[in-house]
Amino acid sequence: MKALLLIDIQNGFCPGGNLPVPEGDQVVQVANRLIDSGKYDLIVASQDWHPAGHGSFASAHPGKKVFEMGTLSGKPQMMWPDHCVQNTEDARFHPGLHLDAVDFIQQKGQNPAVDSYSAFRDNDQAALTGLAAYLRGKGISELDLCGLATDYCVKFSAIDAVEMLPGVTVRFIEDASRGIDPAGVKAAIEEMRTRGIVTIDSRDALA
Ligand code: VGL
Ligand code: ZN
Repeated sequence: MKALLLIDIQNGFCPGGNLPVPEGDQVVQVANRLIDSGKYDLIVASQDWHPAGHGSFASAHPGKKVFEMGTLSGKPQMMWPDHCVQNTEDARFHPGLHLDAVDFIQQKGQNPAVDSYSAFRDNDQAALTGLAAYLRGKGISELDLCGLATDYCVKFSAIDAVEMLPGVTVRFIEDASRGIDPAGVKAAIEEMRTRGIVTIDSRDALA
């Protein structure tokens, strides 16, 4: 049983969005090829889904600027621009993404007091989203993941997948992903590698 996990391919992370990832929209056509390939038994998409005024937003911290570090519930927290607010255009999936073929959507980031990069659990690892139980219930043995952003939500989701889905082979599809910071992307790929996550190309996934 093979699953594809598409991370946060939303308007907010594409050019024109509130937290644009360089070339973020370019993952859409690659993701669609994967979706349409027939290679996957199950396709899941995660959706960053913040309430207005979420604690990861710089705007919720008087005097803080975007992209500097602050604190949230006593822990270091990157101060993000307001992004992916529930029921806004910014939070919608990229309109070109073949959503009809997606079996399950996992929303995350609803708790204003903690950020949630991973599709599996909040950053403090206290609250689970339920995605690990869902995938376990489906009996998956292989999980390929890709999307936005490599150095944040993709990386943390991949690491949690390895930890929370023992026995499942986890692969990161590089050309179906983009990151916020080039150095961060390099470090993320290296960190994933040390955790047993193999980096592949969509060509390998489609082969
Ligand atoms: C993300 C920062 C804040 C992501 C989400 O999808 O990588 N990054 N929220
Ligand atoms: Zn977010």
